[in-house]
Amino acid sequence: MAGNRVLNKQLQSKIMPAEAAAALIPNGAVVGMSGFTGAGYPKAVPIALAKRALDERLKGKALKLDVLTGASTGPEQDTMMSIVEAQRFRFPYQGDAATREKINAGLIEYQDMHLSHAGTLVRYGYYGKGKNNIDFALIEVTKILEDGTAIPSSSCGANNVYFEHADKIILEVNSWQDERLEGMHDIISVNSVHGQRQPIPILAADDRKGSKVWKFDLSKVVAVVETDNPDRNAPFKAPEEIHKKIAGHIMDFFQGEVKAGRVSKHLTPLQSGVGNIANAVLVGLNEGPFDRMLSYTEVIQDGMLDMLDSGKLVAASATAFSVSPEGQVRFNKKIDQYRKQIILRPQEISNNPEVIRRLGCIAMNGFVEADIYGHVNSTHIAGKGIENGIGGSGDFARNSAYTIFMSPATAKDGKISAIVPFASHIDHTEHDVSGIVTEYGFADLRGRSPKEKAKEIIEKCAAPEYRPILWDYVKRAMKSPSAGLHSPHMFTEAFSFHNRYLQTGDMRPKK
Ligand code: 0RQ
Repeated sequence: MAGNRVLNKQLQSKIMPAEAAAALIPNGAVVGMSGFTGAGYPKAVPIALAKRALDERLKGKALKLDVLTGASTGPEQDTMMSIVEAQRFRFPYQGDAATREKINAGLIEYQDMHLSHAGTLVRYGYYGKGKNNIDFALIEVTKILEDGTAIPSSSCGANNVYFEHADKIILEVNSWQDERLEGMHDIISVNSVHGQRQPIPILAADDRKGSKVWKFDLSKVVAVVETDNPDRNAPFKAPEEIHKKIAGHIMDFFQGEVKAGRVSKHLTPLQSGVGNIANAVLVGLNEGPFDRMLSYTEVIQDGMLDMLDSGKLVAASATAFSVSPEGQVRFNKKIDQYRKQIILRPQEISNNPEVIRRLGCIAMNGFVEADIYGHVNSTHIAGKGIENGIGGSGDFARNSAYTIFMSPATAKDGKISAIVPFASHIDHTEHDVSGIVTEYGFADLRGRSPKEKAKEIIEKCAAPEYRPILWDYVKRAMKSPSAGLHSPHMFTEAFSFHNRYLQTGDMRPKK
């Protein structure tokens, strides 16, 4: 029934179709949208904007917007708006094929940013010149309550910042989201004025210290759009052998840490990326000897629901869900139980360096390539531009107690080595990386100099067919008169693997 999730009288008068709401957004506007890993993003107004952009193009005009979000969104937003080139600028993360193509073709300006920093940068006015900084907030919520507050939906992202710093607000009220999400969120908004910040009062991963609802200025709301559309729930793929091997090395590493007395069998709060390797690690943790674990992470995936169900995981804090369609059904079925165990926070809290450092998290994220000295590239494919973005990997990598990067040792049927002499782009420096893991082994970089790290990485992580050419590089670099002997490099050959790939389609030299 129309309006049954919009209980506030003042906002009932603002209900309108998506096309009418989209028409309120002028060309050139800066729009802060909800959405994080395909959860809780607006689904109707972006499509209406894409249609409008297409109409404008047919008339020889353009509709170009600057789009800020929490992180990745879904096809209704990123894919549709990118195909019609309605996004001039995109910030702070994307993971969408159409958007990636346009970015790498130079048709979208993209600022890839640490997710914990996004809010502060918006507050400081780098993205818009409106009265309050940005022009519009376009936010999906689950329900608008009588008092004019709103139950958040399946992600928190940077919504608090966009609510605070937009001149006008458009709300999408999505009745696909389960109303029983009420009570799962913990909204704290930080004061980001440098020098005036107070300590964030989260002392344990499962602490709740904030509000359960979004609070915003009702007079700024110009439209309310009712929707009933699912999140982008990606199907779950069972881990393959290679992912299980990587997970196995990580389990062995943790067991060693417990044995050495550096951590208890509860481990420290887990941060886990998304994808096949992360899933395999969660399966390993669920079946392994560790128990009563906590998670302080960005996203809740199916594997975390398994761990909550089995009791291995006591509670999980994140900013969004990233579950499969089956995971969603299961989540809704047991939502009353999960509400006691899951806390969703704004991304500037879920990814906050202060909290991550305090808790001593275990960060586990994927990488594209790592070099022999332990510098990690998470974002750029050599010669092809950006893949997704740094996301929260930097927030967690720099501040966690354990920072582990994981990837298969090769890509594209062995033609690309994930271990290279010099990373073609560096997101995480050797100073932040405790371990690198591939299916061949776990390189423990703690307490080692660059040359010692190179030995560990080449011998434990590189694919066997790449080890001789990596050693050859290091040995010749050590003798090269131009190379210092701390982390020896030959600049004329540092990118030889990448050059060879670009020239021959294979990083391995022809025999
Ligand atoms: O290409 O899609 O054409 O097959 O890159 O690689 O192996 O499928 O791995 O999906 O886990 O992604 C680093 C990109 C890994 C991801 C990255 C090609 C490969 C494939 C994807 P195809 P895989 P994944 C938590 C923190 C940054 C953000 C982050 C990522 C495609 O983990 O975006 O960590 N991380 N956020 O073939 C050329 C190489 C390659 C390569 C892989 N060296 N050269 N191509 N590929 N390595 C995130 C959240 O919690 C939200």
